[in-house]
Amino acid sequence: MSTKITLHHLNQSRSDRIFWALEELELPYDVQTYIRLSSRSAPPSLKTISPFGKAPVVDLNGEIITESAYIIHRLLRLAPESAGKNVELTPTDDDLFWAHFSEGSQMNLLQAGLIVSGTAAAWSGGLAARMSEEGKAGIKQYAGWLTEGYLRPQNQTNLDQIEAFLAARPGKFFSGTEKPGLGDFMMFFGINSLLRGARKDAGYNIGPATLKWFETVSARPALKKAMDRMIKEESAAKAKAKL
Ligand SMILES: N[C@@H](CCC(=O)N[C@@H](CS)C(=O)NCC(=O)O)C(=O)O
Repeated sequence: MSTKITLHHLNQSRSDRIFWALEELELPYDVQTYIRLSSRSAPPSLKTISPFGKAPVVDLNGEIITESAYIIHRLLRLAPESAGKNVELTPTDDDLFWAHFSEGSQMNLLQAGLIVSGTAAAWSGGLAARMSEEGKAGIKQYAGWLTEGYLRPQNQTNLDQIEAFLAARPGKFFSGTEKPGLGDFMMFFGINSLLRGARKDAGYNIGPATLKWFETVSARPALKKAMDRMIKEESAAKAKAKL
């Protein structure tokens, strides 16, 4: 019996990795979409699916699984043999390294940057009602120091290491081979967010090998199909919710 797969997707989220993996792996799937609140948090309804209340969540025949890398690990095992023509179905050592790196080293720092700049802007813009002008100035100064003095240099070091890996392996993927794998699906979210998404104006130096990787994966029919499906699902959910 084939496994029924439902992806619980939140707009502008790491679910984009799962759409891409599902398409490359030739696995049919349903999508349940959740739209971020104006605070950018996920709606409480996502908590009824997974106690973390975060996306992505995948339902495999009623088994609820979370964590994008683990989800992709499970999906790789469900893929038909034919998908192995285009994808590394067994993660290489490089795949595993980049899968850990993406969440454990890259996303935590990128996420911290968004939280610091977003909350500092909200507080100094009046979210904390009785804050003095000195207090607001102090918040701005601290956020600026944290972002420029601490987070930016570390994020740039990460991007330079990504660039060095890809530049040393022309034509290859984060898998270290001629086919993308777990590492590529995982690295897609951060790099996409810096080039096209929520962090596109963050002003990092992204090197030519990284740009080439992004251009190569963006041209893959499975990624195009994945992004089209994601947009279609989000539009349908917004129309239904009259947003
Ligand atoms: N390590 C988790 C991270 C999950 C996560 O933080 N998801 C974000 C979206 S990218 C989320 O659901 N945020 C909504 C919220 O925190 O309310 C994974 O890789 O799946």
